[in-house]
Amino acid sequence: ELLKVSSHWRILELYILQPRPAAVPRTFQPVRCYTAPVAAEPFLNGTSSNYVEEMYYAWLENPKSVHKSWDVFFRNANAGAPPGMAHQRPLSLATLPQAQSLVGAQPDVEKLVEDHLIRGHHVAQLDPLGIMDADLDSHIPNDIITSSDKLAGFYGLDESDLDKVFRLPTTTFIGGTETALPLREIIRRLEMSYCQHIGVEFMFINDLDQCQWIREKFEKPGCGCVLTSGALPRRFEEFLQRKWSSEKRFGLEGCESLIPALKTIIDKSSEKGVENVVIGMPHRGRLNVLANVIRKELEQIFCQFDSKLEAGSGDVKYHLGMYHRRINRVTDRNITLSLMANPSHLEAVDPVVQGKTKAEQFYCGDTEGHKVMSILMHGDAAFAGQGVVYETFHLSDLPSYSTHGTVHVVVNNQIGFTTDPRMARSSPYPTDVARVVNAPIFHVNADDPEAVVYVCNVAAEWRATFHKDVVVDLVCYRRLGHNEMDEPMFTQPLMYKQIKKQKGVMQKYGEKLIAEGAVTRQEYEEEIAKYDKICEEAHVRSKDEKILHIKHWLDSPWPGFFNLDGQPKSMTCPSTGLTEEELTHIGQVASSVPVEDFTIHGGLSRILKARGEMIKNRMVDWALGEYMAFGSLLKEGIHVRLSGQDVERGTFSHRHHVLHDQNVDKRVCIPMNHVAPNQAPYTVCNSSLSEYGVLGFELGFAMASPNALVLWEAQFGDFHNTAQCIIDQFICPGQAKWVRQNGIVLLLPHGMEGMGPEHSSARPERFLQMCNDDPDVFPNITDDFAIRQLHDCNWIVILAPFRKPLIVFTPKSLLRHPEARSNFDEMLPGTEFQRLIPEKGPAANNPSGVKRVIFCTGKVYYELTKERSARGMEDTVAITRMEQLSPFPFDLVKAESEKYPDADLVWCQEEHKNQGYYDYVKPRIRTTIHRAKPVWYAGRPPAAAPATGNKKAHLVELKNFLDNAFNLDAVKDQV
Ligand SMILES: Cc1ncc(C[n+]2csc(CCOP(=O)(O)OP(=O)(O)O)c2C)c(N)n1
Ligand SMILES: *[C@@H]1O[C@H](CO)[C@@H](O)[C@H](O)[C@H]1NC(C)=O
Ligand SMILES: [Mg+2]
Repeated sequence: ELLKVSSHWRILELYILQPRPAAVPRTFQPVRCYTAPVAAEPFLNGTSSNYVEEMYYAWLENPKSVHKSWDVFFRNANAGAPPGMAHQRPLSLATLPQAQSLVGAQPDVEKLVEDHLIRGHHVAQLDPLGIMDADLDSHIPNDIITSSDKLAGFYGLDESDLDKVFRLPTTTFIGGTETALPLREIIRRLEMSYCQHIGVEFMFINDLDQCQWIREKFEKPGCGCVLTSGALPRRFEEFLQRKWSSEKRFGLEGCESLIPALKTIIDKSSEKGVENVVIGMPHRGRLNVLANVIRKELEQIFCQFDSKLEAGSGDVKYHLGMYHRRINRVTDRNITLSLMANPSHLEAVDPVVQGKTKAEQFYCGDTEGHKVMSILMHGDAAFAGQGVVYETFHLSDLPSYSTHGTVHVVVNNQIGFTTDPRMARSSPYPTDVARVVNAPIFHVNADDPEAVVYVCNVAAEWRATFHKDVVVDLVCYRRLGHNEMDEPMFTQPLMYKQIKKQKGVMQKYGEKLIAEGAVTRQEYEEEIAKYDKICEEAHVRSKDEKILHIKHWLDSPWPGFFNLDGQPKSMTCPSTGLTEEELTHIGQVASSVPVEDFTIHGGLSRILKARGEMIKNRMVDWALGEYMAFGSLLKEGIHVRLSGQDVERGTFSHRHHVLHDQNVDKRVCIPMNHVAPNQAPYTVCNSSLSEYGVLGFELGFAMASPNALVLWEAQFGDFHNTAQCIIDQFICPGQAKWVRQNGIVLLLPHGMEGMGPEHSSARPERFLQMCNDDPDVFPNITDDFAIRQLHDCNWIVILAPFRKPLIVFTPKSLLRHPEARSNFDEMLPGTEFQRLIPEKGPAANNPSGVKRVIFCTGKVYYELTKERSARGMEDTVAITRMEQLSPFPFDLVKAESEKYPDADLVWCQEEHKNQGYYDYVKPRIRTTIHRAKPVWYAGRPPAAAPATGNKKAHLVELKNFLDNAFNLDAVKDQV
């Protein structure tokens, strides 16, 4: 890696030393922080030579605005260094002048040191079983000294040099206070640092300070660490096995070191000021982590095994989340630990944890991650195989998504269910994905608890120092099958023969401590007996049914939001109307630039002007409607966060929530933050190009507090399907599985506009299919029916005393449709969201003359009304819009259908028959009218793809279904 960087440098250097203007304009504003690799990329692609130049000017203004290595480079270049000499190699190896006076060939020693840094981890003894190579490659790199042949072949040194004294490179720490050492000792110390039970991968990091920081941690003589508190994870698993021998628990046997590893990370972070840790982890060892790290009361865990007590939670015991606030024993400080509930889908919880962490940081003003952090655990197979891991890593350094460093811990048991890692990944280590974000990776043999604790301390310190991600790879094994019922010998015969011979880490370490005299055998046995007793006593307490309560299994309690019994405080929806003044004021904010000396694009000026006109006429289009909604919430102190691809401007260029100064790079203005003096902050952020990762993140963000509106917008509605797992596993069933509400809003642009199979359908049929209201039961219509119905369903809606996910199918062409607008009158105090908009024209005044009622939703309404007036059928056909599809507005549909006793009923949609809404609404309308009439269909025929890409075919289809909708006989023939 170093060599690669060096060659980039040379090319850059040749470029930069071209003659350049002597006088530099003083007006340049350094705005970016430049880093060497970022700078190299565009230049090498030949696309942006200005970049280096721009950086040079920035450096002249302020040397600190560029990366340190560039600072050195520019200083040397300015001082007239010849081409090729201006840069200093990232690791300063400029010790040649002094070295010449010493024995031996100094550069070879430098190379030897460097090679151990880069490739030492390939020969480190990482596998406790001693049969696999953690990097899947048993070849030992040529440059790592394992014999004197290599010394000669590679470095031009030989055995006779072993006792000669060599000066050490100034960048190494292996000498301690010594500046020179015998070669033999140099090799020994390098092996101690890089080739024992810890393999450090970090030389790809593009930051000198960070590399040197790591070197110091692993090279300083005597840097090892002694384990002081003996955790007893093995005994916990054995206890569970004894009591519930036929239950799946996905035990930790073979990786018991995970427990001291996590405790170390938490203790060290608490010492550094962290007060709140949000944790995500898969099945393996989860119960053990709950018991021994989070310290959930053992009886709460044990009672989960008793099936008669399982009522109250809808998920298996190794999926539930929990929240615990306690005193950290080591630091004596308060700490809040929460383990997020998760589905079986491995790694899906990663972005959710990050979003929740970000929200916790946001609400306590922790802008740099000093108080709140996340820890993510992974299995080796899942970490390498699941794409969401990569998506989550790419959020780690983005301003609106960064949690300022996550500690990742991989339980690398060298197997995934029955699959050998050599068949499960193409990278040497399961952790290579972390290299893309320059995270250091510490591989460690998990049978050496002292080494494990040491690297975990370093990892926590790394996070506290640099606020960047770090990975601890616990190389271990899985003592039993995938779960306790599973036979591993079918597929891993040799590995499991070895595992049967393997002593457990606790026994091994206990014997070591006894042999060293650190503890006596008696003390060791007493400690074990004490732990067993604690388990037994908790088991007795767990028999008491009174202790079981779902409140113990919430990962995000919302203090004060619900009544003590977990029910909403009221069952009324607050009015959402705004006063004339409020509407006008927010409308003015939306049509102005609230800061001075800010030059916006000419086209945008026209847009803002048109908005101003609309407001004068007391009209509101979709973009203004959004302004009214967000602006009024912000005014009431409710935080609003809108995230997704290109949401700042809006995919369809309708939103423009972030204005860009046309003359100053990165100078922006967000008018929504100028609505009122004490308003809540508005966050609007363009995301990375990810759906799974970003929707998961926003779901996590929405989890932290009920008093925020968190929205995720898909670029086009159909792109939500690459985040399907977040929708199917978290949003749809989240409350049912984990008794946890969530108010996330999905904005999914939807509509058939002849644009082709993609970009058309947000797949409403899928969301409707997952709604849990019964199509065949006409509900009891009480006074609070509308809100009761919302409360009981699994997803939807508005400002309410509880939280539900809301799916909004948002418009595309309607954004600019002149009729798709609302008057202020429809938004004044006392108004509210209309679940159903009945026919209001001539047909409504003469109901007995109406021959047909067409129910529809969305954009097709405008096509239907146009067609109706073209056919002169305003008196005979009523058109009713269903604004809320689910939960189904039974009461309003009933009123509307009873109003027109002689009319037939049609559902009209522009989607294909097997898609859209028909399958959902038809049985519900039929239930409403006691199956007295059919519900005819007018729309596109069934199809495999959502939409045609042929404009002509699109229009023919449209004409056909409009014919059906208005031809009072055609529909009946067709069905
Ligand atoms: C997304 C997803 N695909 C498949 C599975 C089924 N599955 C459950 S555990 C497992 C193996 C996991 O291996 P690893 O990540 O190494 O964890 P380990 O069980 O070894 O601790 C698989 C494939 C799953 N849970 N999630
Ligand atoms: C921990 O928090 C509790 C209540 O929140 C508080 O009473 C106590 O003083 C805190 N303890 C420490 C050591 O900060
Ligand atoms: Mg595994």
